Amino acid sequence: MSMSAKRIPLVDERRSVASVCCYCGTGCGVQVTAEAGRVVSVVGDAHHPANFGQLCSKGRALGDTVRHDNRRVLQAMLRPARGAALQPVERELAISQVADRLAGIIERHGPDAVGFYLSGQLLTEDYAVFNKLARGLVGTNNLDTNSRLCMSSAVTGYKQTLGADAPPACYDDLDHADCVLIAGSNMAYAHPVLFRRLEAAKARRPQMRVIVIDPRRTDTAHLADLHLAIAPGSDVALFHAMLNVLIWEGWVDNDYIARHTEGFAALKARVHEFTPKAAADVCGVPADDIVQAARWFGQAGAALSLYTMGLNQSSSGTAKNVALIHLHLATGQIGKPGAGPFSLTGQPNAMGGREAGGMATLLPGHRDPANADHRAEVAALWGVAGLPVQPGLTAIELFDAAATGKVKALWIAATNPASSLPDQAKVRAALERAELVIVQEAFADIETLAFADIVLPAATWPEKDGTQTNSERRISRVRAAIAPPGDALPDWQLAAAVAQKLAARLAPTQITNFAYASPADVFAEHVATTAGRDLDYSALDYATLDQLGPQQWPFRAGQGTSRLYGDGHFPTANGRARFVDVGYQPVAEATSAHYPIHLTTGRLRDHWHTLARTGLAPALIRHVEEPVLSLHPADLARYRLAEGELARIKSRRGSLVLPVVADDQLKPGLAFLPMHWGRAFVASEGVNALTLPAFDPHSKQPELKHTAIAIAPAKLGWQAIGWLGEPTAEARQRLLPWLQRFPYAVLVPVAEAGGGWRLRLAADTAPALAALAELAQSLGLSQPDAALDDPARSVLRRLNLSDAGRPTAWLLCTDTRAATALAQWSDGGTAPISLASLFSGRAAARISRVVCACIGVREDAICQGVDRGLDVSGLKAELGCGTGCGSCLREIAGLVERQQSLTH
Ligand SMILES: Nc1nc2c(c(=O)[nH]1)N[C@H]1C(S)=C(S)[C@@H](COP(=O)(O)OP(=O)(O)OC[C@H]3O[C@@H](n4cnc5c(=O)[nH]c(N)nc54)[C@H](O)[C@@H]3O)O[C@H]1N2
Ligand SMILES: Nc1nc2c(c(=O)[nH]1)N[C@H]1C(S)=C(S)[C@@H](COP(=O)(O)OP(=O)(O)OC[C@H]3O[C@@H](n4cnc5c(=O)[nH]c(N)nc54)[C@H](O)[C@@H]3O)O[C@H]1N2
Ligand code: SF4
Ligand SMILES: [Mo]
Repeated sequence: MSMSAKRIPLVDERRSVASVCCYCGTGCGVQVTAEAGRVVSVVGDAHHPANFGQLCSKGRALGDTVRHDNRRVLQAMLRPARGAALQPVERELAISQVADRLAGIIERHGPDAVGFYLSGQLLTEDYAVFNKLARGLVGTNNLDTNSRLCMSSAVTGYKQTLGADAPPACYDDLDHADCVLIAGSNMAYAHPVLFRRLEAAKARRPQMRVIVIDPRRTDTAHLADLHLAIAPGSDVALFHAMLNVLIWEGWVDNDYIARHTEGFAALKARVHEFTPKAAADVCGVPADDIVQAARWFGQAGAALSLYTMGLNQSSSGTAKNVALIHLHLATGQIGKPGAGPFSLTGQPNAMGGREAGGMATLLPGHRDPANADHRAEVAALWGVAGLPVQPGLTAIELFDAAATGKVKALWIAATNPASSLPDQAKVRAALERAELVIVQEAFADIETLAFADIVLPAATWPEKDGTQTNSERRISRVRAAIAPPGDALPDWQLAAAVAQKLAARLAPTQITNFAYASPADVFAEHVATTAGRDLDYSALDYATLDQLGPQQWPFRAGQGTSRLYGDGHFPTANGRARFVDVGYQPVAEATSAHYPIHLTTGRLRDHWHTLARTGLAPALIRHVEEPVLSLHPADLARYRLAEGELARIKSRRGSLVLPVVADDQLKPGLAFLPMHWGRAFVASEGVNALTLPAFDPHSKQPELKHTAIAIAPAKLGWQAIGWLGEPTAEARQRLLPWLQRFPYAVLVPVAEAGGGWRLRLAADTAPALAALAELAQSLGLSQPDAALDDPARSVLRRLNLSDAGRPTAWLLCTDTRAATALAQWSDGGTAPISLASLFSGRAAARISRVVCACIGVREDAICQGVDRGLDVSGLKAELGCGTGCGSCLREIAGLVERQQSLTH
């Protein structure tokens, strides 16, 4: 049975659907139960082959992220003029406006004045309709996605070596590998359910060797038998040296190389100079470790590698991928259980996007827009005269073209470029210069909305129906459990609605059919594009997926395929895989006397990207509430910074003020910033104010993993902190302007008392009293229920209380000692004896962080447990921490080690 979107408005029926988690590319199956139009539970699907019922902290908290209508885009909106506020309008009017204004721009400037910027979080059906709209109707290849920031180096790496964009391995291989090489991946945070599976496999077979290649000693690295903390960007030198050792010590499979590959001789000559000693100098790791890694890889019965952004997000991302794949080809470690180069996908459906041609450089069915035959094949399938020849602009190029005025219209869906693209100053210029910015969004607190001329309200998980492909090529049905709120519609429907109007304007004679009755219809049209291609799943439809469950492509003769290339035949012209003679290139931006620190950016355990969804779940906010810059303790000392003090972080493009913390898992000279908090949360333009747009020449993927920065103490003597227990988008809007008025400012969602916003400000001197009064007003504290102000010292201490006597808002300016006590009280703690004692009391200890998100166990409880003599299993038994998803166990073990070393 196919479930069309039309069947959804279910009011009081109880309904339980099998669907898939909307976060990472692991693609865990979930069972979503809804009643009376509300989700009542989300649990792991024991039958789904990606996770067999397990979920990580983010998956387990999915239920808490649903609906939140006061934080959603519920209606279409138009901005009457730049600078004016967005106005709600009828959805049909907004759709007509999009079509009319696009038609106008196409008529005046041609189809390439339009660009689409989409997302690996769209469903395959969404991509399919957008792609047909962009290339088949508008007539431009300017359709790219945030996968350009994410997976495009994996795509080019696979295509250059194996001939097609297909991860050859599967999750089952984690159980069979003898050596697992994890490169540039912090799976413990980013693919936790797969990481749990790897941990279990290693516990069962302790002889399994795990090698982790990451400049930082991450939670993932703690599982490793060997951690190579290489200098950022030096992976190619390392992989070449490993190949050098494999050749020198005779671990290569000459028979496999001769029968199934080409190009080895040239590469062999190239890697000759990459001795372990030479690579050790480049990578900053001992030569012996490189030899050891190569030996373990070479000696393994089955060798598997897992890799993500540490390889892809690099100006040599393709070369890094290729150099890693070489190790597998040279040893025949591919196409058999436990073996293969396995790129883990970041977003839930980045794979589906690659299949549906959701990048400027791809056409549906793994085709190439530069290939005339491929264009003709797709045109025939779509029933259009032809596809555009002009190459499309990729993400960075597209925004550059908008900044110079070449691209006039940008249609952005399910991605937040005003936070996530590098070099935000340029992104801002592009979004301001573009004549028409269409933002198709589900959530309200999103940076990019500030630049929208037209907003289309999007449905989101679990309101959407369609399909999604995970890292192991497995296609699952995503099933809607509830109806979308307000006027929101699934993305494919919004795209199809505009397309129908636009077709009437632009191409009344072309047969471009966008009248799909349901996502099943879109899927049927999409699968036809895979027929006869390497990924062929043309035999799949929703009925088959409902009946057989999730399936891995290629799907032929009624069966999915778990591993590729077992026969040694590759989808290249001559059937041979290719060694590519690639050199080593250092990072694009070298450090210098002025910018001496290497900055890398990445993910935290419980946050997802720019926080739209995870920012709604109390359990997820509490692990790390605010952005901080991590530095090695020696660097803190060198810059005369104490933990928690504010530092000014500067790159050649922008700057940012944040507190610093000591992290001995970093090397001196290396800093880490989480990617999650953009300009909606911090002063200036957020973390990507710093990053640079330099990209890999083949994949066009930007180097988000390395920026040269400078650090100095910010010396801001005045501070304020406020809290508003009103978890709405409007409340946030009232506080937002403060971010741009202070050198240091953060505005973050917090979990206290059911949710709200915390605002923290700092400046060198106290602002004028009028400004403080204005600040109090934006928190609703002009006439507070309680106050202890001292205007002569710029001190404001104000509090509002509910009828039940609980804080609903508070503000502390200049004297912030009461902040912790207030936060504890707001969060359900006991009331103070008197307000005077509260406001003038000694600074209470900092509120301890929640380490275990599933059970809600804080750091102080764990440390007290250790003081009572508990070890990790004792803590699990007594406090319950670590008994949910298990993602926090490494952190708990670290606390046990630290606490024990303090007491011994
Ligand atoms: N919790 C959580 N999980 C997520 C996401 C999320 O936002 N939050 N996002 C999903 C998405 S879209 C993606 S793309 C994935 C990303 O998953 P990962 O790639 O695993 O995550 P990152 O933290 O971006 O980066 C991984 C590691 O690369 C290392 N690194 C930096 N430079 C180099 C280098 O030059 N060489 C090597 N070898 N390593 C380097 C960093 O230190 C970091 O630990 O996560 C997915 N899963
Ligand atoms: N410095 C730095 N920057 C990075 C990275 C890094 O490691 N470091 N990583 C990069 C990578 S790998 C990635 S993948 C990107 C991610 O960056 P983004 O794609 O910008 O991040 P998200 O916050 O996931 O954005 C998704 C948006 O879609 C909205 N949304 C959710 N569901 C739906 C839906 O169903 N339909 C529609 N229309 N909208 C929806 C959400 O509200 C949100 O605004 O960031 C990149 N940027
Ligand atoms: S590992 Fe976690 S975030 Fe990723 S799909 Fe599974 S439950 Fe979702
Ligand atoms: Mo990603």
